Amino acid sequence: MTIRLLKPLLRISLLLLVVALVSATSDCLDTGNPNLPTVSTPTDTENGETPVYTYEVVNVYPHDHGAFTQGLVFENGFLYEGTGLRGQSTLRKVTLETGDVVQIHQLPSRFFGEGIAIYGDRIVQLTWQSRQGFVYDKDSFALLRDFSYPTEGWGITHDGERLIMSDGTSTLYFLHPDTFEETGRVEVKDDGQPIQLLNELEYIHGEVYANVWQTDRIARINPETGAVTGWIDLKGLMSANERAGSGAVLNGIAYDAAGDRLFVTGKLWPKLFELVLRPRED
Ligand SMILES: [Ca+2]
Repeated sequence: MTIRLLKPLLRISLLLLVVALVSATSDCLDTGNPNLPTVSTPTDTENGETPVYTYEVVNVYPHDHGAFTQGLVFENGFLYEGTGLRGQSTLRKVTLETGDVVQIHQLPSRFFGEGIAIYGDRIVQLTWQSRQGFVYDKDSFALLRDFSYPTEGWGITHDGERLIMSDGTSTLYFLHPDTFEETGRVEVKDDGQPIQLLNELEYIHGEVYANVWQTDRIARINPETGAVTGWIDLKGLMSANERAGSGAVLNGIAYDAAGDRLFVTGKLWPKLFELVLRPRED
């Protein structure tokens, strides 16, 4: 009698154990990689050793939701922004606190504007596929000259001596700031794996910060070696229902060196954020 009772109990216990194990495994699968980018790219470094940073929002400012942001810089109280799309590409000066555009230059409609950098008293602006860049007087936005390059143009920044440019691949190009000749290049890799789709750039304290296109991630890059030294995970910064479609991706990093403030926004985003970064604890 006792043995006959024990056998079913043992079977039930075993069944419950199996159910519990399967359930635990499912939980791991569901939550094991909560920070994967929305588009599959080589930026999945969850199992790597590269540090991951998360963020705290310090301030939120209005941003023109019609601005297809391709370049972003901060200087002396103003944002300078380059926007894209043919027929809508601009260079603009924007008041940080209000988002008001106080100065604007429209590109000819055949050009798709891309990244911008302020170098001294000039602003450099790339275009996407025209292989042509523009140099403007920083104050008047008067066009001073143009220049050409042999790749697509995506993002641009500088380290004080060299312009640093991305073209949507894993390569960063160094350009002479006066002649725009290439003086060197480096391939960006994380743990030996090339990181493609490097987009808008900002040089901050010896590192290049680069948006990876179509992700919520910014790579922190050692420009001398190309090594990714950290990932900034901005998942959740701009909710899906506040984004105007799939093209409205994170793109735009600016740094206020005097005030040590980091700003980010995205294409067609109605908001611009001031962030403080924190190492992610996990
Ligand atoms: Ca920038």
